[in-house]
Amino acid sequence: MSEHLDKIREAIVGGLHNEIEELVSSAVDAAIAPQQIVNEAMIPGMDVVGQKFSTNEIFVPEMLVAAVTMNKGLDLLKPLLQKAGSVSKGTIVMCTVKGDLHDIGKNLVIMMLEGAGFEVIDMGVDMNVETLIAKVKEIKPDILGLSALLTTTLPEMAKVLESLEANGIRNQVKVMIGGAPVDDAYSEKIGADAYGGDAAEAVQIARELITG
Ligand code: B1M
Repeated sequence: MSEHLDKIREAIVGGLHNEIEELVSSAVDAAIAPQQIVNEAMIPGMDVVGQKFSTNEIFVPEMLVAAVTMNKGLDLLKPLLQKAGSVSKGTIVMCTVKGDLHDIGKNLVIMMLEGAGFEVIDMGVDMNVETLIAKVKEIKPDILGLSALLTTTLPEMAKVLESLEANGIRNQVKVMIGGAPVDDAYSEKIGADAYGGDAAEAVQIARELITG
C-alpha cells in the first residue's frame, strides 16, 4: 500500500500531471480508500511543495503544475468521495475570500460536504464581499463557508462578518471558516461560529451548526 501512496505523493511534488490519473487509479484498484489517498499521499505532497516554495527550491510555475496534478487526482476521486443522500442536510454557500486564488482545499471541503448530503453553492475564488452578501440574501443558506490560504487575505474574513452585521443578516446564517492560516483563536476574534481544520472536521462542524 505504501508504495502506491509514495508514488502519488512524489507525483504531486514533481507535478507529474500526465501520470497522476494512472497512479491514483491503480491505488483505487489496490483497494486503498480514497480518503486515505487524499490524506496520506496527496495533501502531504502539497505540504512538501509548500516547503520547497518557502526555501526557494521551486517557484510559482512549479507550484501551479503541482496544483494541476492535485486537481486531476481529486477529479478522479470525486465520485468515490461523494455518496450523497437524496435529502439535503442543509444549504451551504462557500468561497475563497477576496484576493485569494487557492481553491484546492475549498474544493475538497465541498466534495466532502456534498458527499455528506449538503447542498453546496460554490462561489469560487477571489470573492468580493458585495457579491457574497447578495448571494446570502438570495439563497438564505444555513451556513456560509469561507476559505483563505494567505495571511494577507485573512482580514477579508473579518470584512465578510462585518458586512453581514451591517446588512442586518448576521443572525440568519452560521459562518464557518477554514484554511491553513486560520485557527480557533482567529475564528473567535472575528466572531465566526466555527473553525474547521480539515475537510472531515468541516463536515462534522456543518452537522453541528445545523442541528444546533
Ligand atoms: Co500558494 N501559498 N501562493 N499557490 N500555495 C501557500 C498557501 C504558501 C503557504 C506556500 C509557502 O510559502 N509555503 C504561501 C502562503 C504564505 C502565507 O500567506 N503565510 C503561498 C503563497 C505565498 C502564494 C503566492 C503569494 C505566491 C506568489 O505569487 N508569490 C500566490 C498567491 C496567489 C493568490 O492567491 N492571490 C500563490 C499561488 C499559488 C498557486 C496558484 C500556484 C497554487 C494554488 C492553486 C489552486 O489552489 N488552484 C498554490 C499552492 C498550490 C500552494 C500550496 C503549495 C498548497 C495549497 C494546497 O492546495 N494545499 C500552499 C502551501 C501549503 O499549504 N502546504 C501555498 C492542499 C489543500 C488540500 O490544503 O488548502 O490547507 P488546504 O485546505 C485544507 C484545510 O486548510 C481545510 O480543509 C482542507 C482539506 O483538508 N480548509 C477548510 C480549507 N478551507 C476550508 C474551509 C472550511 C473548513 C476547512 O470551512 C469553510
